Amino acid sequence: MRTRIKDVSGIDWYDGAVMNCVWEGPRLSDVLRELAGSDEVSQTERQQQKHVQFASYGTETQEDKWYGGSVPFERVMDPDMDIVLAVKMNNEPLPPRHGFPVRAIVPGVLGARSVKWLDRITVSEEESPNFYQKHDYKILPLDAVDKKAAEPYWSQIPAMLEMPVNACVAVPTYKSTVKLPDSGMLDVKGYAVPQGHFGPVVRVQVSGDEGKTWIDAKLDHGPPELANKWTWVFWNCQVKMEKGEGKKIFAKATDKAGNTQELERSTWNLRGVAYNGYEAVFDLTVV
Ligand SMILES: Nc1nc2c(c(=O)[nH]1)N[C@H]1C(S)=C(S)[C@@H](COP(=O)(O)O)O[C@H]1N2
Ligand SMILES: [Mo]
Repeated sequence: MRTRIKDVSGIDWYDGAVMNCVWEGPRLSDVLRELAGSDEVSQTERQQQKHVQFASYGTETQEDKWYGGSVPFERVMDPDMDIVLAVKMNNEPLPPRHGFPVRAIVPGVLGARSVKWLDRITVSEEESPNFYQKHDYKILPLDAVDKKAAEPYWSQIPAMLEMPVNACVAVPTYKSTVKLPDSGMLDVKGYAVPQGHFGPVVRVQVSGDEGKTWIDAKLDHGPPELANKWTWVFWNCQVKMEKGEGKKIFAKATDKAGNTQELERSTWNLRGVAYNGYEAVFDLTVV
């Protein structure tokens, strides 16, 4: 968002802020049911529980004394949402930097809710009071142009949950120079992710002429025993390109529910979050 539209108050994530691992641990809904035990939770009580808060108190964070986040209770209790308390990552014990001994994994949802080094889980009527739930990770409106203008919006705008459908080009990279083979066809490859739980991605279209023509990329869903609605897909294709400077590659993913990328560039927001424009590579020199 910063490089393509306008400066933002945020970190330059580029295309690498994604995780795709094998996570293992008990389903959080099973743990909560177990804890409720014979102490039957009444229907009314259940309806009052709107959020499940995760907290980690081990260390201060940049903006708060601790780290936390929450997800809607309904989502946690829905077995199709696969929210787990992970104790293993890629079949190994959770590494310290990824949350040992136990972390939340909330698939399809921005990473901020997958709280690491978990100390406490609270079922509550309220969202997590942590800074990163209340004062960050929100898609602020256009007129929230700076921190001051954003202030009144933090309490009004809902916290982000699911990430939007997106396709990233890994090869070639933006601002690079590539040699066009005699065939006139350039190898392009990348990954794509669905919107939240609407996966998997079922189609990736690529354009080397700024959207005049699109071709379908070949999708690679990975090993069948691991592929599911949460996993990314790798894709590759050969795109017809002309030689020249300032070339662009567009890549557009569509998921199983039909969610697709709508804009060449996303709509600006102060924190630069939820960017999913399909102008994937720009300032490409083709020689
Ligand atoms: N305790 C704790 N958990 C946390 C964070 C944190 O700062 N502290 N960062 C969150 C954010 S913003 C992300 S993107 C993911 C990153 O998880 P990873 O380090 O396993 O990639 O952890 C989340 N869980
Ligand atoms: Mo993050």
